[in-house]
Amino acid sequence: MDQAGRMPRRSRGTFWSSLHLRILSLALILACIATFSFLLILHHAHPDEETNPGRSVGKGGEPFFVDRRMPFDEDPENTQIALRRIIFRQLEMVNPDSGAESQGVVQRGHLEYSESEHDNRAIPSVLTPRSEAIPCDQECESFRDFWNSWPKDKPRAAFYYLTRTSRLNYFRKSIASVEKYFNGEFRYPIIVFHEEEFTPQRSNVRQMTSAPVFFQKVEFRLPDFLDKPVLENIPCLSRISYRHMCRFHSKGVYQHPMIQMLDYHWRLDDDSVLLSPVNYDVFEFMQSRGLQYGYIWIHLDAYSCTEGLWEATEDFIRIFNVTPTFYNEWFRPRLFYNNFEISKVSLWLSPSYTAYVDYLDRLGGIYYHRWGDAPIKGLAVSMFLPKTQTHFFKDVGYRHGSFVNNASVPSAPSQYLNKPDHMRF
Ligand SMILES: Nc1nc2c(ncn2[C@@H]2O[C@H](COP(=O)(O)OP(=O)(O)OP(=O)(O)O)[C@@H](O)[C@H]2O)c(=O)[nH]1
Ligand SMILES: [Mg+2]
Repeated sequence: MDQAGRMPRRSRGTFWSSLHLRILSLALILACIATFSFLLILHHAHPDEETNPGRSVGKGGEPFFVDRRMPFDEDPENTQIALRRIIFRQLEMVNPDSGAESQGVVQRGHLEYSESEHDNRAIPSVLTPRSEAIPCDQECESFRDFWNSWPKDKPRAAFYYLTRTSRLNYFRKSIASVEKYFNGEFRYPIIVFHEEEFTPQRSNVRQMTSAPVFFQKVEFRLPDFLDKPVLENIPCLSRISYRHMCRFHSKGVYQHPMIQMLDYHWRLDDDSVLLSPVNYDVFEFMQSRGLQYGYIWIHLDAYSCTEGLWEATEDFIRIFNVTPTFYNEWFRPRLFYNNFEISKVSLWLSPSYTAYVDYLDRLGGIYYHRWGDAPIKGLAVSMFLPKTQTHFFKDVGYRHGSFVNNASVPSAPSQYLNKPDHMRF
């Protein structure tokens, strides 16, 4: 320092250069953090196989490895021919006299187009498969009778579950939460689909709720049309029984006469739990606003479980001349987390959805790749419904596994509420 207390020139230079250096380093560190966070967010919103080739966890908690194999054939032309064959087989099944297949060329003149009540996208009605008639048994008949005394202005709606005796403990908690937080007041009936004998458990379940409960036994088996062996070990780890369940929720349940009697259903899994009071009638809410699909979360499936599904949907759109609504935003492997699903039944009975799910079913992807009911139905919603007819039930407190929609305390920190990208689309 000189007498005036100034720093010597050299020291000042060193000071400034070290200050510059510090600022520069800090800026560099901040830039690195920002880039890293941005990439992380980007990756989370749309994970990419190439940047994420490792192990992850799929819907159902199973680990999976990413797999880039082509869904049907390496040669896209062969894939096209295979798809057309499947469609023609459908045509023959529905209309044996259609004579639709001729030298492997699509003859569009043979297809009749119709507009459904629910959307105006052109889907050939001739492709609607004949419903495999499920007889209405005694329980089903009493369900039919039940509606005779139902108020005319109240939507015909019901909860439905698929469960197993081994899951009775979960199921009881679910039923109890529904009773406590919603149905004690609104009294919508509950349909319980089950595979094994459930008679001894019936009274126990009925005691837990003031709403009428109807039981229906279902049988799962591999469809006859599958022409390749269904393997236990596939890249998307899942038991074959789990794949039966996916087929049931996407297709089989809508062939059931009890579901066909409804305007709306609220699907829950036996491990679904309501967490807080729902003080309004969600079905009337849907009806009065013209809503068709209510969901609790938008999530991502495992890549290996959607192998070929988006490609098959692209083909469906092209071959069937579908004009999708918001499908272009519905990137692989998005899904509605549909263990909670409040929806209009007529959507799932529409010719559009019936054609789509039957088409996918016949490709066999549910069994060969474990195409889940959630991605299948999500894709259907993104093709056939305007976004304005979907609704995010953010005010319903709900838990399924580790997922929590903590609506009772909206300001409380919740890992899911803090991910707005998963809540909006
Ligand atoms: N009857 C019957 N029900 C099943 C079968 N597999 C699953 N379910 C039921 O279908 C619903 C969904 O099955 P989960 O195993 O919970 O499937 P998930 O929600 O995708 O998987 P988690 O994340 O593990 O809960 C539950 O209510 C199950 O009890 C089955 O093989 N038979
Ligand atoms: Mg579950």
